[in-house]
Amino acid sequence: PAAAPRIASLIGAPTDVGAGARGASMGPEALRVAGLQPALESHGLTVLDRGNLSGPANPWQPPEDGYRHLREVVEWNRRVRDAVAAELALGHLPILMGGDHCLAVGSISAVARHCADTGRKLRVLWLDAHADFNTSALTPSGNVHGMPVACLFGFGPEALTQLANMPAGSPALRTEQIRQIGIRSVDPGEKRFVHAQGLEVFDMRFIDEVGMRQTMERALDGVDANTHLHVSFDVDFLDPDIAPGVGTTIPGGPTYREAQLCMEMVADCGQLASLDIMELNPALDVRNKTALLAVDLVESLFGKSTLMRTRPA
Ligand code: B3U
Ligand code: MN
Ligand code: MN
Repeated sequence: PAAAPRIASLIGAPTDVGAGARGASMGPEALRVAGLQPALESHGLTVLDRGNLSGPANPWQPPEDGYRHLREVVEWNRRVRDAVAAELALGHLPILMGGDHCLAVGSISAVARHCADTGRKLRVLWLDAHADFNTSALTPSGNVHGMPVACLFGFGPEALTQLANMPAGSPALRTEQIRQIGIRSVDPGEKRFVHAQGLEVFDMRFIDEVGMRQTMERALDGVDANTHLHVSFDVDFLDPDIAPGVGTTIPGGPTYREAQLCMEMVADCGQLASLDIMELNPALDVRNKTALLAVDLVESLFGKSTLMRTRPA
């Protein structure tokens, strides 16, 4: 089996241009202060902190033609895409520290191209309270952090879908390559579009009914030694009781224990090859506890376990 890369590169993308609240721009530094690098090193990874990308300031303007800050969103995504692509080309495991979730357009489009170039299968796990599948016609807010999955499917403003598309012009992502987990807030038009596109969504009701273990078995079904697994972790996936430091808290999310199991089962499959940690908002956090929790969960994602594993039947 193709071993997952053991050199991880931290890429900070300090912006909140796609969000409806200011503050996710401070996410990268909060993750550093919470000890992300030593935590990864304690699980045997070599970690390169590449510092922060730079990009346009947040003009904090209302939406125009259905999009807020589109020019800035495109520019940040171009820089994220190129930075992630450079790490993948070196055989490293890129860890994007957001920043708001609009930046997953850049990171995942880089991953999709890399997979096409190297002949690997792509599986994206989208951990989020939201489906992030809005378009300008469907969005209630104009905030592009509610649209990245749609953009990766080719539905969005031309400047952003062009940036995301594969070199031949096809969309970066197809339905069979993504699984959404933890979803519990979807806008009415967005809901119809999710169904029309046939997205596989393990929403909170699904998790409640079958449990996180079977949810993750289903979400990882078909992942094999030739699969590049990308986790896009929107911190608002977590229940706000344990993770208040995000811009859009939605009650009824995974508990600490459910989230741990989710991460552990990703680690067990051995195929994690790139990661986004998004939407952490230190301005809304309490003594950096959401950042510390995110670091704790990322440790599980990279193999932290209490004891040697004996798997239950
Ligand atoms: N669906 C809403 C809210 C939202 C989506 N993603 C976040 N919030 N973080 C929207 O504005 O598109
Ligand atoms: Mn999101
Ligand atoms: Mn979200």
